[in-house]
Amino acid sequence: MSKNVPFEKFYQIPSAQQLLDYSFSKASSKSASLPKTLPNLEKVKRKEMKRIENSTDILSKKIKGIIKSVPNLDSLPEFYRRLSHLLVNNDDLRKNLGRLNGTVPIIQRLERDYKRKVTYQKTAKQCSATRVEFFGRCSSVIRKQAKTLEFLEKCRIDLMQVPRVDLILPSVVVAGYPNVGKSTLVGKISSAQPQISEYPFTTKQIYLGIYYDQYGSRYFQVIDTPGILDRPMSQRNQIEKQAILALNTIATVIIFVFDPTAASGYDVTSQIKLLEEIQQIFTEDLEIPIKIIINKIDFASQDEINLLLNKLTEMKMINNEKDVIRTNAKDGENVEDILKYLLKFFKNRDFRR
Ligand SMILES: Nc1nc2c(ncn2[C@@H]2O[C@H](COP(=O)(O)OP(=O)(O)O)[C@@H](O)[C@H]2O)c(=O)[nH]1
Ligand SMILES: [Mg+2]
Repeated sequence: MSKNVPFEKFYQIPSAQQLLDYSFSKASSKSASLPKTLPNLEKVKRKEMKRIENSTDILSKKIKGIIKSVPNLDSLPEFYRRLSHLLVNNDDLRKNLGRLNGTVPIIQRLERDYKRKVTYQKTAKQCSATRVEFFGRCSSVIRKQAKTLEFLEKCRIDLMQVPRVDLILPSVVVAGYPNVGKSTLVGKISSAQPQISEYPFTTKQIYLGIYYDQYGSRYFQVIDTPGILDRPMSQRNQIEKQAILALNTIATVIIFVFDPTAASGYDVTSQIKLLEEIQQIFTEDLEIPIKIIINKIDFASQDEINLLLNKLTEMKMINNEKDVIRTNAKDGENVEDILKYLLKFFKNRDFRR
């Protein structure tokens, strides 16, 4: 599962002060075990050298841990790669990681220098002063990384926006104008409690429902995208468009829902225009099939349904009326037909991407 959730191990990044407090307090709590016969000054020297060594180890380990926790955006699966590149400047990320990494050899050099310095000291007081001086030098190296650490923490928070999807399961992406019945339909073909996450740049959320087969195994996921695939692309800015395009890396099949009545507030012509756009985005290069649903058949007149069917046929969006599934999502009428279509589709095709 962790393979599917690339930001799971990207933990909170400490501030410079937190990093120092953690390392120095931990280093002091670990003391050296010394032979009793050793002269006092020698004991103090060993103790202080051990503290220098411990704090260097802890600090370097912590820094390396931070660097390792940051996912390599370039090697993420495509969906995550596209979205994360929109959210985080990858060059800046790399530069900041490099800068932080550069502190490790500096601290290690200080360790060598100050351990040697301890050996020259003549009194216990001088030994502990040397160690304190070492802590001071390390602190100033780490404090210079304050901005870097803040930057990394900001990246982490930004990347949290990327919705978690299951990359192994096939994905049904639902599209269509607002109020046509998408959410109602999604509720009927997947788990009642969808997982909700933010979708970058849209101030919108995506809803992810899971369909379980009769054995209780996850079979496919349904992605409802209110506010995302429900208005013309001409109304979107460039970044929004790219965020939307990332959906085509996970969509196995699209369900496009029509309301043949004017009840949703959008006429059939506008709805067909949106369908055309979505065809351009998803089917032209990628050949992701779009299944057309005519919803609200309980409410629509036969004339309204026929008008829509004729237009779709005229525009060659369907070959014949049988290509369309007609539903009443509210009462669950014919929703089985959508499920049948999907299950057959996934069975006949290697959907894994
Ligand atoms: N009469 C009727 N109403 C429906 C049907 N499907 C959905 N609705 C209603 O249409 C409204 C909008 O539905 P919703 O699922 O929120 O649409 P969405 O904006 O596309 O997600 C709600 O009041 C639903 O109860 C249907 O098949 N028949
Ligand atoms: Mg909805």
